[in-house]
Amino acid sequence: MLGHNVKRTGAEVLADMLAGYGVTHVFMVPAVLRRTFAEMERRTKIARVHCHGEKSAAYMADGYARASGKPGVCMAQVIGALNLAAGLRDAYLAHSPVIAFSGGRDPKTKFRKVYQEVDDVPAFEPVTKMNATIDDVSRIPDMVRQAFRTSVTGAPGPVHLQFRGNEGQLDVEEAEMEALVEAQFARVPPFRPVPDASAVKTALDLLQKAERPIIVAGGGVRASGAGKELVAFAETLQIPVATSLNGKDSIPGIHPLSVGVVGSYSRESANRAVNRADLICFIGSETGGMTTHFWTVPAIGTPAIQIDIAPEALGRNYPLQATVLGDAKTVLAAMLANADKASAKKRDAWIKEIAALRSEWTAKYRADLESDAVPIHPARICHELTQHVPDDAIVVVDTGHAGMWMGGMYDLRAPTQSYIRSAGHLGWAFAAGIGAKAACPQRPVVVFTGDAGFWYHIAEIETAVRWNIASVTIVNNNGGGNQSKRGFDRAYGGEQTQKARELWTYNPMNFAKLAEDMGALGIRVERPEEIAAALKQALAAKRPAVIDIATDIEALAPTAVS
Ligand SMILES: Cc1ncc(C[n+]2csc(CCOP(=O)(O)OP(=O)(O)O)c2C)c(N)n1
Ligand SMILES: [Mg+2]
Repeated sequence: MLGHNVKRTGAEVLADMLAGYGVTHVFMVPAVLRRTFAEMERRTKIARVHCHGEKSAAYMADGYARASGKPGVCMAQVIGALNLAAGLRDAYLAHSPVIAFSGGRDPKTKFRKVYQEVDDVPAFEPVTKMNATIDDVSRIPDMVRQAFRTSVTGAPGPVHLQFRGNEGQLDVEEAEMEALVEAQFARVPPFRPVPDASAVKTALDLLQKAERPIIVAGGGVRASGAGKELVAFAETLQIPVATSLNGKDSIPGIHPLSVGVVGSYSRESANRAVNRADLICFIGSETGGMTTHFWTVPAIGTPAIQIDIAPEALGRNYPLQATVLGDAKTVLAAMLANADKASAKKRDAWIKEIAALRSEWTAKYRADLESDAVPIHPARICHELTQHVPDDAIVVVDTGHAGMWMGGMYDLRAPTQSYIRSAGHLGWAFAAGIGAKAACPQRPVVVFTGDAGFWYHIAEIETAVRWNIASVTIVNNNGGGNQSKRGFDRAYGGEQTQKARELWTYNPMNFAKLAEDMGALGIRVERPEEIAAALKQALAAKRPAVIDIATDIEALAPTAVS
């Protein structure tokens, strides 16, 4: 109770609150909240992971959050604040609960050309759900609670708090404060809003009447932890399931009702199935451009229903026949409880068609998936990972071709496997994988990135080694950013010049050697039959590992069909 407490420093209270919320790691570049770091050492077990850049610190916090469901915390002093903001953009796009602290201006000196200072706050506006300043030390407790509350509620997302002082020196000041935490807001989801019963009935009736319905499961299904209910519901009514990239781990790819990832970075069978459906059921999906291949899969006007925790998502891009507001797990459980199993029969023909689409896809890509080519075909890496990634692994995937190869060609085998992916930023995955492994040290973490993606934050190998955060990173190393190849061919009006390759290729590099020099395990793979053993060796090493795989620069991932 205020007025009855002894005075405490902001640093003591902030350290106690972060520990109280169950934060195990913070990711940052100093110097920010220095006194808080001293208090963390005295009072908590929080690991203070000091990185090589603020953007990668934000990506680590993001990977930590997506792997664990707990907010990931990252920090920067005033001069690093915009680097930190840049790193929040992927978390914002992916609805990941990241909390960013930065140092900021002091009213006593602002506008006097203080060293390193600009007004950073506006830069956080487009990438946060809440963007606020703490100007008086006594506001630390309520603002930190609001930060956690905002980051995990509704559709989760990033929050920024700027602490007064270029290094957030506000934390050395004292006030009468309590380090009160609200355990409910320590992870996603804090609430499971129950849907309206009549809305559930309307949606269920439509699904049961449909002859060719399909579910499109998005990131909201993974945030809700609703995979089990999704699969049970789909099995009961015999409804096939496509997922967004963000929702890929909602259903194992080997499940007979799974058609794969739909949209732009997708699998042909998913796009074909969605485009043949007579009713689309979006669950926890933004129905954005990536998932719908820019609203062509399905075409706007296809009969649709939508289930979401965020009311503003309902009907954004597709006119709807029914809407259900609620938590995905709760809604699916309610639909399952009321489902009429007998209605499944009318979908026999549809299910046969789905099986045919699945086999067609396998037949079309078998040669790539099982390719013995040297340099290695990237599809073969995906196929090896499908077979050999452990049942409890977290797979972390970069964007560009990495997203296309793995989104389309890799299958999760077990509901206990997780899949998280870059929402668009090249270079996200390696750093995010370090965060994921920090959050879940008992689970194997396998990162898939291209070489261009890996170059971005390669210095963080040293961070992973220093903290012994043993993620395994697979580099699809083709010596260039070859996703750009098609685009430059188009730009040159058909085929690019030889000189144009300077726009997207690099010097050859052996990343295994580099990794070894930085203290990690490095394994170079040049033949496809070596991939499985390399993965096994890396996972057993219990230290950070980089598997550098020499791949074919001419291999281009298949593009989306509509
Ligand atoms: C921050 C950012 N900048 C630029 C891009 C555009 N981009 C997408 S893929 C790509 C090249 C990817 O190269 P690499 O990681 O080596 O994978 P590859 O296509 O060679 O398999 C680029 C530059 C992006 N997605 N993100
Ligand atoms: Mg490349």
